[in-house]
Amino acid sequence: HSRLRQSAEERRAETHPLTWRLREDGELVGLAEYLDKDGYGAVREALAGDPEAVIATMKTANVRGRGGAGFSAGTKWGLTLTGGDLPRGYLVCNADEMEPGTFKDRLLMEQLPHLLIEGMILAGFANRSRQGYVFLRGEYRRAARALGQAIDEAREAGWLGGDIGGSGFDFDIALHTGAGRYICGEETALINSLEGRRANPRAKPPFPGQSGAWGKPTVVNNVETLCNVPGVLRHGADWYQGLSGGLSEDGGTKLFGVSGRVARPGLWELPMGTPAAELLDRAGGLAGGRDLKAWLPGGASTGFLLPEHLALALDFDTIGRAGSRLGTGLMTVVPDDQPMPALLRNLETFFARESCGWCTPCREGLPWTVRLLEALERGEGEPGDLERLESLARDLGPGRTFCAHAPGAAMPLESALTHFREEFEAGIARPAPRPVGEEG
Ligand code: L3W
Repeated sequence: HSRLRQSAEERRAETHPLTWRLREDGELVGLAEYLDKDGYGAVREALAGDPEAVIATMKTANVRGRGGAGFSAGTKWGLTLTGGDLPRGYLVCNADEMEPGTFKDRLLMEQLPHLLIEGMILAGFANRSRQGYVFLRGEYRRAARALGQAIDEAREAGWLGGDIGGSGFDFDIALHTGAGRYICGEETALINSLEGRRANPRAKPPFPGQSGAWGKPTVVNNVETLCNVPGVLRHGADWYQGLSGGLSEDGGTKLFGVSGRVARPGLWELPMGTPAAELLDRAGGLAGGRDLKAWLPGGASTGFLLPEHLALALDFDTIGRAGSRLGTGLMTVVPDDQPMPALLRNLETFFARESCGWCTPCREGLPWTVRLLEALERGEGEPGDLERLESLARDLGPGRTFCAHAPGAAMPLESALTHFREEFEAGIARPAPRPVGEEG
């Protein structure tokens, strides 16, 4: 029996590298259980070799960043490693998960904190860093407890601290909790916040890999990205590439999720490139017999897609070609009875509130957008408001601001105005008819 169970588990380990160790009761997987399930096996193996080999494997595997941008982690690491004294700098895990509709990193940290720690040790080793930071969303109290406990356990067992596993490599992790601002998830604002400064983004370049925390080269990776690393190093780049089973040019699995008015909102580990329709099926389709009107592929800072786009493969390039972005890969579903002006007002209110106020288009443009949307929602819009919104969306777009906050806010706005224009037009007040008999 136990051999059978073991081989089923081994198979799952190779098809679901992120989630196979999860417990059925949803409780934390502690160190003993993690070690029992091949935990820290990749660390043991990789630390016996050299950092360049780790980077080479990561480059070939082409693990694309799971925070939303899809930049290759191996490439990022390769850019950071070149030249300079050792240790090079810092490794920062971006765990400030505040993207609306996104709750994937939370699951990993609450239930599998050792997987993240193992990924961070490997990333630290590859980048010749001795110090890692987890920048954690302040509201994630359960994740903070789980991570804090796991870091202590790992340190006590010799997986963190000096001379890890007798390899001569020293690495430790500090847990830093944020204070609840979306902008802290932007990597350079995060670095400012970590340094104790106000969380305004910095202009790029220099990229954090060149000059980041305290002026040192700093690798910033998302939680899910780092959780992919142990599997890649354990099973190799070819295995990783094969995980998507021909569904995508990218390899690997992805934590996909669905929220909004669906029967079973949730999170699933599926091959990269899984068709959106299949993901929606997993969530049991729309609740209450409603039809699908639109969907956001991965958070509020992506563009709306339509029911006809459900056949698309969920990967960075395919969704990009359709005019949106995969983002975090957690789909938000919009039912047919949801008025779009109200939905957009809700999203843009969030972006306006979370703007750091540093760049003028973002600071001034977002509240203006909200006021226009509020008027349209009440049916009190004025002729020209749609054109004003379109021009605002352009001014909020790429290249006008230091960071991706305003361009992120422009994406749902622009796409909603394109696909659902008549709903916004209906919010423009008709001039009152003149009273009968009034002159000229
Ligand atoms: C060195 C170069 N490094 C780029 C690095 C850069 C960064 C990464 C991506 O995020 C996404 C958006 C939303 N030399 C480099 C280089 N890099 N060129 O690659 O950079 P970039 O600029 O494409 O994107 P970004 O600003 O890091 C924008 C998503 O973030 N977003 C919010 C997400 C929220 C969550 C969450 O709550 N969990 O993820 C908002 O816009 O999807 O795609 O590391 O340094 N030449």
